[in-house]
Amino acid sequence: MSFEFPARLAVTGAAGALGTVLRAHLADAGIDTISLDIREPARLHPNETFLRCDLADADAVAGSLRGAAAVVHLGGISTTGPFEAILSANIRGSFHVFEAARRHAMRRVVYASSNHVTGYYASDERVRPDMPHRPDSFYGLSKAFGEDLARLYWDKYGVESVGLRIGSCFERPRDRRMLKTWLSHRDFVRLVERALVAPGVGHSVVYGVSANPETYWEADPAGALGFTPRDSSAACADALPDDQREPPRQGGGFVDVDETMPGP
Ligand code: NAI
Ligand code: 15L
Repeated sequence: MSFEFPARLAVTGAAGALGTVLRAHLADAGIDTISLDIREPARLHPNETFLRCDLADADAVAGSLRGAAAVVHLGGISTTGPFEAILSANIRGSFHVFEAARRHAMRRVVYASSNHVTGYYASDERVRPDMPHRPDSFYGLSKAFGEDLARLYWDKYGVESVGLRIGSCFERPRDRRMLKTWLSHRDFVRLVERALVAPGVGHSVVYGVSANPETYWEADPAGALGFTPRDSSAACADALPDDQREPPRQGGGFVDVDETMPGP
C-alpha cells in the first residue's frame, strides 16, 4: 500500500471490526497512523499511536486529529438505535471530524457511509449513487447527513472527501441478501486505498461492494476512484440455507426496526 500523503493518517473507529482490518494493513505497509476510538483496540501495532477519544467531544476530536494529513472516519454506531445515541456518535461525531479536517487543512476525509442511506429502495431496483437518498433507519439517516456534510465541506471549504456506501463487510456473506451486498475485507482495504490516493475526487460517493454475481448498485458509475473489486460472493452461496428469502427492500432487517420513542 502506498500513499501520496506526506504525513500521518488518522483512523477513527480503530477498535472496531473494519478499523482492526484496516490497521493491520496499514501496519504491514508501515504507514504512520493515529488511531482513535472510545475504547482501546485489542492489539496496537508499532506504527500507530492510540488516542482514546469520544467523537461527541469536539475539542477531543480536534486535538486528536492534529497532525493528520487525512482521516478514514469509521467511528460511530454501526447499527440502528435510538435517535439520541445516533445523534451523539454519528451526527455530532461526523460534524466534529469534518470540522477538524477543515481546521487542520487536511487533504481528504474518507467517510464510512452505508448502503442504508438507500435501504428503502426495493430489492428489484438498481440504484446509483446520484439517486435520492431513501434511508431505512435513524442509522441510515445519520449516514445521509454525513454525506451531505461532506458535500457542504467540499463546496464551501474545499475539504475533499470520498463517501463509501459500504455494503456488508464481513469475512463472508451471512445470508442471501449479503450475496448481493458483500464487500470482502480485502476489497474493503483496496477501496479505502483508492479513496485515499485517487486524484481529484472532490466530493465523491460510491458503493463499496465486491464483484458479486448480482448486486443492487452501480458502485461507481463515474469511475472516480479507479477501484476494481477482485472478490466475489459466488463461492459462498452453497454454504447458505436454501430456504432463506431475499428481503423486499435493500436494507433488509433495518427497514423493519422501529426506533421511535414510545409516546402518545
Ligand atoms: P464497529 O461497530 O465494529 O466499529 C465502530 C467503532 O466506533 C467501535 O470500535 C466503537 O467503539 C467506535 N465508536 C462508537 N461510538 C464512538 C464514539 N462516540 N466515539 C468514538 N468511537 C466510537 O463497526 P464496523 O463494522 O467496524 O464499521 C465501521 C464503519 O463502517 C461504521 O461507521 C459503520 O457504520 C460503517 N459500515 C460498516 C459496514 C459493515 O458491513 N461492517 C457496512 C456499512 C457501513
Ligand atoms: C451496515 O451499515 C452495518 O454497519 C453492518 O453491520 C451491516 O448491517 C451492513 O450495513 C449491512 O447492510 O449488511
